[in-house]
Amino acid sequence: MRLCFEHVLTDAGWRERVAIDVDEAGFVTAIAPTEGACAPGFVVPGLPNLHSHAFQRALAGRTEHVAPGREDSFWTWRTQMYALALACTPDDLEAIAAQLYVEMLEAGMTAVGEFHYLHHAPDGPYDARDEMSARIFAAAEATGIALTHLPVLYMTGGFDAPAEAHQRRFVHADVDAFLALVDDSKRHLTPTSRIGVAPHSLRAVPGDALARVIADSEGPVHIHIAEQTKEVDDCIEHLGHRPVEWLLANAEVSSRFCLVHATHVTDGEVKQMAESGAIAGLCPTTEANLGDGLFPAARFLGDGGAFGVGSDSHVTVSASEELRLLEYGQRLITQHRNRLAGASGHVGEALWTRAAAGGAKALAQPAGAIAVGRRADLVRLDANHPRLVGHGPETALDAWIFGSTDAPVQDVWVAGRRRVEGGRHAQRDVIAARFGDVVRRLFA
Ligand code: NGQ
Ligand code: ZN
Repeated sequence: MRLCFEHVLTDAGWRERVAIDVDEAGFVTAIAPTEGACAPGFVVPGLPNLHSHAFQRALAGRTEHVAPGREDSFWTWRTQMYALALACTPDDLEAIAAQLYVEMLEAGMTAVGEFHYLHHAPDGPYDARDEMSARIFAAAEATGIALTHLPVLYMTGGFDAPAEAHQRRFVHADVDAFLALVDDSKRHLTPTSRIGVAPHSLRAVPGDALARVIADSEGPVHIHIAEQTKEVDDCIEHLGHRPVEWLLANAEVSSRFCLVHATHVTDGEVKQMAESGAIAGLCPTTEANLGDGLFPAARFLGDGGAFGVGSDSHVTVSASEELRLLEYGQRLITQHRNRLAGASGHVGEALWTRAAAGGAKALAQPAGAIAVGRRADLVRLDANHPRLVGHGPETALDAWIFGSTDAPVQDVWVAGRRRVEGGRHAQRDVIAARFGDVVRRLFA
């Protein structure tokens, strides 16, 4: 198959009027100049969404209210979120995930890292232990998004504290049962999906179990870390070190790892984390929504660190919002402008290309850039969208990321297959109707 475009952001920068050849497996085999007809607009690599808890999409807009006598925090939000986690059936999860993945694709996000911990029924394991994982794979398959499935190991309710009753759908009492789930989930693999592991956090996984999971698994390792100051304080109390400091000292942290949030880190931790090759999994809108804090992204990038972005709790699903807030957070704390572009260049384009590359790496997806040998995960932006009109390729991503919340996304391909056309996913209406039925019932 050959796709011809007027403007393409390749790994070697913008190129004009090029033909992209894509093989049967969906990989780019050649990028060459063409005299033929070219589709207009700006083509950029698909953005991976590296951190997702799909079911939480149904909670968006349902935790933004105060109650007398309650001081709201991450922890009170979590109690509200757990109520939904307890109510979600396999059918519900599949419907919510399908809706979410359609929204991601229409937003220009071509891969998702599903940090999946809703494993069991409220009264015990399902007959098939990978029942819920199967639903995630089914939603990805139905929508066409590339999936990196990250089954979560969750064992304790806090450092040295047993899991609580409302966490019972997440919990594995031993690592063997968890590894069996990871193994069983492999039967759902497709050409665009991958499997890794996700020890939930240092507060939910004891050190010996963490070491075993890392040693006895393959693929990416994702872990929540240092998101909240309480978690940092508890970690110091129980393990004698800050979370990132402890992890770097006790695990062979490498580019296999994605450290999700890593919000509360010292300069020393930032430097060591960058040197380790681990990807920072930043979730700016969720971190803002939950009152987590700000990751020192400018410093981390200055130290050579790699990052990707995720929409995590999905309070919103928007590439421009994540990347804009990431940059604005740094501006607000440093009182300077244009913090995350490096030494020169356009901030929007730098954010996009770095998040695409870092996200793909964190998800072990062979995408993340438009280049020969990579998978053809492509997003075509509408040059006639009011926010892009009059812009050339150099400022197109600046115009979108800083100028617009609605996505000027025209077409989206995953592995060379067009999943969004004219801004719409082919199954948008059917999937939205099913999602509507589910949320009306869940919140009746
Ligand atoms: C999660 N969310 O896994 O969904 C967590 C809350 C927990 C964030 N860390 C659940 N943002 O910590 O147990
Ligand atoms: Zn998370």
